[in-house]
Amino acid sequence: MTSASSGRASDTGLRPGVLAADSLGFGRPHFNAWISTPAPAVVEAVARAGFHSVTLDAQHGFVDFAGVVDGVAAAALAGRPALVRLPLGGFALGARALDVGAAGVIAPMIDDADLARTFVDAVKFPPVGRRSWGPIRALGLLGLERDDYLDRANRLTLALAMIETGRALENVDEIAQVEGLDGLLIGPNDLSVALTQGATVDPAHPTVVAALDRVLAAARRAGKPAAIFANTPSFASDYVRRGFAMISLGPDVAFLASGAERALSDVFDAPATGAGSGG
Ligand code: 3PY
Ligand code: MG
Repeated sequence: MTSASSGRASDTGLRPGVLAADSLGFGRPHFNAWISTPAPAVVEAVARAGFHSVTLDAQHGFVDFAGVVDGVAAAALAGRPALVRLPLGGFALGARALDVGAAGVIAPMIDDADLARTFVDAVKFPPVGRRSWGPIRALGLLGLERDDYLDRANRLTLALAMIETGRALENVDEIAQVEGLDGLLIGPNDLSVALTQGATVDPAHPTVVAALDRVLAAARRAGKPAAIFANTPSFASDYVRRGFAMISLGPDVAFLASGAERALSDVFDAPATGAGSGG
């Protein structure tokens, strides 16, 4: 993977830490690192590895609000925007995450347009939604004055709906068209569990693979980007070929485990020299 450009600040006139919907692009995949561990040093190290952005996972990861505050700041230190994946129905945390400078929020299990609208209501300012005013940390992190932030926040912060159930697939066009929703993000693990009626967790299952094009097409019709979580680099390469705008890799604990395994196997594969090799 190539290293991410650090050009967001110069593109927008804003400090690093901004991920506007249009920066996901359509011809140029955006690589996002999924983070379960809210330790600032972990977030910063992963963000500096070359990803374009990170996602702090408050659904299945260990991230609480304090972890969001610290994680957003750690990512900003590395010049990278941070998204936050919310717990189920945790739209209030979405608005708080944006208040402390998250560049976007991801809502899991959005099954229909009504739920997508409730999500948008919480995280977009009027007239699009009903987000309550209070970007206490976002102003400083982004380097914006109050009115400037109010004017630009709806465009600068992303609201992404996860498509990961059969019902979401049935309603994907209506969900994608919801005003203020910036894009779709497929959870292929949950989608496989749902589409096989709980028989398997397998993002390569034919029913999941068939669903990918359906979601991509709905996003395209709505003029919005489609993103996806990739369990492995080879899934990620396939998703790049299929035209996903953002691909999330991880989580951090998997990076750590594979790095540790590689370090250990490098030790055993190293040619024997020194003490034990005679002399
Ligand atoms: C899924 O694949 O279901 C996800 O939510 C990705 O983390
Ligand atoms: Mg999921």
